[in-house]
Amino acid sequence: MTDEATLVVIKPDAIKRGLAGRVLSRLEELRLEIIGAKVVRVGRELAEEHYKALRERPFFEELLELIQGNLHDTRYVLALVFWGPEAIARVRQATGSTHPEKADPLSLRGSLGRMTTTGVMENILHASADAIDAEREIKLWFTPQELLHNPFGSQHWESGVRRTVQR
Ligand code: IDP
Ligand code: MG
Repeated sequence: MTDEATLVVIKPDAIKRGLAGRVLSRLEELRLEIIGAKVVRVGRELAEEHYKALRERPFFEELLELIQGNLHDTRYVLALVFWGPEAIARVRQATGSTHPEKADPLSLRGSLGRMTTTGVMENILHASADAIDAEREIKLWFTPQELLHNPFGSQHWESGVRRTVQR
């Protein structure tokens, strides 16, 4: 099995509801290593860059507001990099599919996520979908210095967060 790195972002809806610890406990059961972790105040530019593939979707504006914490009055997220065998697929499986009501009931989204009565999708966390996304996203959210080891060999990069987040 190949060792991989994957990005997890515990979203403002989970922070607000006090679910970050439960998310971490479930992910710890996968026996992956945490090679990076930090609190991030997400600005609009980071939000747009992170979700740029969804620019044309009707929910894009709401999604930008959600990840910035503007819908939950909780303007920070926890960003983590997990490392280990088949990390990307295993974290995705534990996460469950996008819509909380369609997700496997035992997954994080299926058990902890919800659609609010006002129609906001609270799906708890982001998890990288595949190797291309994982590399792009980790390089956007973290610098090599912030990780215990560099998952991408000797390559160096400048984190997008430093450029885009208003601290
Ligand atoms: P994923 O997070 O399961 O990979 P994507 O399709 O990449 O799902 O969408 C990214 C995020 O956009 C979702 O996690 C969710 O927060 C939001 N999103 C996706 N589809 C909808 C929708 O139909 N309505 C509202 N928000 C959505
Ligand atoms: Mg996705």
